[in-house]
Amino acid sequence: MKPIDYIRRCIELAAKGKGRVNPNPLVGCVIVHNDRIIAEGWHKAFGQAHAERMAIDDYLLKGGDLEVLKDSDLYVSLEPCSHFGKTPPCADLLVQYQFRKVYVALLDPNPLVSGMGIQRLRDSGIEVEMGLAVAEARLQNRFFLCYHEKKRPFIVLKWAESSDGFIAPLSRERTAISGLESQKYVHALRQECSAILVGRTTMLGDKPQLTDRYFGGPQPVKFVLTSLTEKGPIDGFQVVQSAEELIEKCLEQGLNSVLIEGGQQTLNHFLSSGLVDEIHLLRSKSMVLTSGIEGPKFNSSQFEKGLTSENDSDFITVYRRIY
Ligand code: AOF
Ligand code: ZN
Repeated sequence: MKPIDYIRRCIELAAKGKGRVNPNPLVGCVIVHNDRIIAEGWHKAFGQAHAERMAIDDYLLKGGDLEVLKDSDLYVSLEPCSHFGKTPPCADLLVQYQFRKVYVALLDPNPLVSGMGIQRLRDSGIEVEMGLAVAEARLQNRFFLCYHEKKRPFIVLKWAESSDGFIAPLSRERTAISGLESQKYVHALRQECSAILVGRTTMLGDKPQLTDRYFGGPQPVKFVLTSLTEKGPIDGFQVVQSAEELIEKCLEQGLNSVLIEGGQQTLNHFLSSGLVDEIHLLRSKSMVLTSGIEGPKFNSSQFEKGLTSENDSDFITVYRRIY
């Protein structure tokens, strides 16, 4: 296998931490000796051991010989950290075990690390190669990167439309538009995001639980957007009056991603704020409403079409903001 293939394996491992590591990044690591993976690890949950530690522990638990590590390369999807956080610096660990060479996908934008991890490895004589599979690694860690690079949470919009483009009947009555498989898809999104927001009308009308009921892990923090001057919280929802206030609160609370679930006014408020990073549009294959509240319109030249998929009842399209 080539170095990029080992980094891709790191990215695959990192994905196992989805929904459990926020606000930390998703990180995976493999140790390679004589062109063979001899150990693997990933960051499993916030506050727990980092990917590099997990891979080394995997090797040690299997009774691995320490001398072999000196002749091994370590691959990791994010720069090894250089700070004492909840765990000691990973860079020191790699120096301690004297790896031959370290391959890294991305620099860590966290100001506590940001280049210092790589520097520490190089200072101790370990060769470092950077920048493998960068696009894939950046996509996987888009929440974490956005938070540190743009100093705001990553904003995801999601809505479901009938086959004729309505998100609700005119009565605004709660109506199931998408099918069961799509519900699972939405729960996975909820699990991945640190926070979730709905408009006041949706909160009072639909009484949505906004929880992930399929995948487990920490539940998202809940926000409601309202134009009224209510002092929160209402029913466990923190109150915000604008996109800007939401961002402020997310920064205060270390929330790196928000899923905006509707209704129409709320979705439009975010679309016109220019802060939307990603849209997940679920469109029913057969459900017809004939009239109702129209799905939001967005400027498609600002977005590129990403993944498209379908299940029994719906088409799902992901649009990503072009910067
Ligand atoms: C790594 N490997 O697997 C991860 C890293 O509070 P802590 O100690 O968990 O530190 C969190 C920070 O460490 C996080 O913001 C990011 O900069 C880095 N995460 N680094 O070497 C890992 N998860
Ligand atoms: Zn670390």
